[in-house]
Amino acid sequence: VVQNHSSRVGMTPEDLEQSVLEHLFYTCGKDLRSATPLDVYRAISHATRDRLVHRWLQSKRTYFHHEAKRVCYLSAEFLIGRALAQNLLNLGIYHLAETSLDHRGLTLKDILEEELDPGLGNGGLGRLAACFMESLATLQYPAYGYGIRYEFGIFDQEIANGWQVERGDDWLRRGNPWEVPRHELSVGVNFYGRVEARVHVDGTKSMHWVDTQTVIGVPYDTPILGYQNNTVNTLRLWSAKASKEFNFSVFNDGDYRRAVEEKALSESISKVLYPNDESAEGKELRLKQQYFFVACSIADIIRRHKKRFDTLDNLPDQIAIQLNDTHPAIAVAELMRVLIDEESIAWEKAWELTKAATGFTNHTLLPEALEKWPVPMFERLLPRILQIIYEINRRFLLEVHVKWPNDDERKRRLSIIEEGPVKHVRMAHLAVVGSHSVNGVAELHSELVCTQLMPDFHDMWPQRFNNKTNGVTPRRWLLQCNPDLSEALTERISDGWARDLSELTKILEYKDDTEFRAEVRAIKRKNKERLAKVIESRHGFKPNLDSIFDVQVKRLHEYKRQLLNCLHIIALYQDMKENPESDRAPRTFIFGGKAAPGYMMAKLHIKLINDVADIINHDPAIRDRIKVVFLSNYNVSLAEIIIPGADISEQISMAGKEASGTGNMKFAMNGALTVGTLDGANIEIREEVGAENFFLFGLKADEVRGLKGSGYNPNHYIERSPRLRRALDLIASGFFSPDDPSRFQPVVNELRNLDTYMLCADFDDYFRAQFEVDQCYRDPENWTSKVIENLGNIGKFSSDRTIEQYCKEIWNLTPCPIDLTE
Ligand code: 26Q
Repeated sequence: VVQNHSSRVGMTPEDLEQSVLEHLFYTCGKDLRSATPLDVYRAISHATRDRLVHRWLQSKRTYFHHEAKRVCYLSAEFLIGRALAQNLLNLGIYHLAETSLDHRGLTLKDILEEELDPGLGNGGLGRLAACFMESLATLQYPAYGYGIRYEFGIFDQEIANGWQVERGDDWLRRGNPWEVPRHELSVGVNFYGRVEARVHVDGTKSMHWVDTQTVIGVPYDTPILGYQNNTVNTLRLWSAKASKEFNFSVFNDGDYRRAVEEKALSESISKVLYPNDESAEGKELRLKQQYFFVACSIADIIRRHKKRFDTLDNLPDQIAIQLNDTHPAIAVAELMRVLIDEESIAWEKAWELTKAATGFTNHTLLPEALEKWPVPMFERLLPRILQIIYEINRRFLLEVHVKWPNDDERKRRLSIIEEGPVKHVRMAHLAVVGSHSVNGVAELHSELVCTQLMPDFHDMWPQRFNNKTNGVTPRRWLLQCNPDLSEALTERISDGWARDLSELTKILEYKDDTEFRAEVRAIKRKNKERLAKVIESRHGFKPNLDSIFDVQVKRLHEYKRQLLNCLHIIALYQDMKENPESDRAPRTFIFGGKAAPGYMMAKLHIKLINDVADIINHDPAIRDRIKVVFLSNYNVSLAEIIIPGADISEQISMAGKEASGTGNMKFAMNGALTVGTLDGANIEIREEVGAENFFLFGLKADEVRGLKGSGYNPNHYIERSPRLRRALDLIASGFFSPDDPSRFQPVVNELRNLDTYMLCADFDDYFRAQFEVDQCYRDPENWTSKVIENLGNIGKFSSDRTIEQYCKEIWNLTPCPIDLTE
């Protein structure tokens, strides 16, 4: 029975109110008088979810009947953010919900705050996966997201005495109205054991992975709704459960304590997200997580395919598997294992299917982020998978040999297995060998993947390499987070921009319209006010709304150079102290971001920012010309407040290190101007918005490489820059840490002796660019015209454009619209 006509899912104000009241009663067990804001949030969420269900079922039915090709996006992270506001907007009932709550004296904005922010990702890579899922649904492409239902997401960050402190993120403690467990689709995953070869009477041989320990994967589905259409795709996240059989046997042995212990151990697989981005530690539990969710996902893909077809020969015509970095790269070997061991397909055929189905996206050039697993660990945990990887490698190296006979050095460089005292499995090599497409995430990055990261692979298969510049969804990063700007745009150019962001060029017509300009400024001021209130409630002072809100929010990492920003603040402070009459625009410097818990230098940078804030914010000579704030626990929902309130977006990574960046796009979309290096997608943003509307500084990627090659010496730059020298001396003197004068010695030593990320080389040029920002800000009309040029030319950075390119150039997908009347 199709439910789309029942009042339970009706779109009139009466229907919606009725549904909410019913859920308050039947789902929460409350009446209006006793309902807490959390109850109201839960009731509205369930009422909203009801309106997705028939669309969801119809989407699945339609994909099945039309035999539509789908993409399976495998990602260890999906940083989806809160769901309620986004679902209301995409359903087109946000304002309805707002007014009906209004009538009962409730504010939707407050109710939305009841939702805990699912932090199932570290940063850019996880957030990209979430934007992709939303764009796929909006563009009506059949898509499944596959990942891990971590019980604890990225840690909650508190700042105690200036230091980062981590707390567990128990994000499911209030329940989660958006997920649906599907116990009937549970999958068993094997670990440990050994491989037995069996020779059959016909002389054939088969391999059997036996004496394994089985963990059960239980899928939890979250609906992903497209923008004002009927497409609802599925985000399927796997949760680990101990298997019964395995438990029974131990229970029968009478060792109850051990049985409970081993159960807990099995279920620890999906317990917690690893918080170290951009640094791969060879921890066994991490490899278990990866194999766990990949094996569940591959089993699910094969099960669904076999339900519709009686052959696997057409697998690559029906599914595209995309690997979000190397975290799911083991899928290449697992798919081979299933095809060969379970489906009795010959190696050559299985390999052809695997390669044709699989694509791989690289997100990093940092050597320390490349995943490698010690062979002994791999062999113990996944003996059959290791065998298959060795066979993939043997055949691959044969191919290399045919192309370049007698080039052992090349074979050593290309091999999936790294030789050494302990052999390692190189996951990026496995991913490249097992895919038909390898892409980077911005033009420069993709170029560097070919020339610096994997030149030998590029030599071998140049056609396999391509670029897909990242994007972000304008529904969350403009429509939802910046309602006033959205309305102002829609008033001028109608509402098509939310589906087709390239329509923003139409706003350029209003570039010189004084009324529109004034409105853009008023909106920014209102968004700054909203951000200022958050700062006031947490830090006890309200920033000056006339000051430049200068923002750097992102994970803390040395290559991202929060320290360069901090050095600029110190230098500005010293300039002002020396010359109190100096006439510079007031600024509020806002930082946010988490450091990996074991990354001592990054944590010390947080402490430095907070100590600098402490001194400068309380220096009466500075008054409110400089304020520094480190906002704790930066996450998706805080980003939705911070980004619309920014005047300046700091995108200052050392050139060649930031694969793309996506925050850079969100800021420009919300009327901030960028101070940035020629790195990642900054280059393309600058190309689109115009060089005159972008504050550029710093070395280029090839100059960085040249300088590294010829022996970089930071002292060369420190000697020539009195400002930089003075700033370093001030930190070294203990001025910012009177209670522990040597606290920041490690910071100063790194800069003076190594300066791995070349802050010293870029400092003076950065200072100059920041001075230009200052000058420009004093001329509001000039500033506003730059803001509008940014807005009008940012269309390329919609994830809709990115997804269209993936669909056409890698996945070969066509849209499959959902008709509810069918
Ligand atoms: C790997 C092994 C073990 C534990 C953790 C990890 C791990 C986890 C997360 C390694 C890396 C990450 C995340 C990387 C990431 O977010 N990269 C960013 O991806 C964005 C989307 O493409 C880019 O815009 C950023 O430039 C890039 O830094």
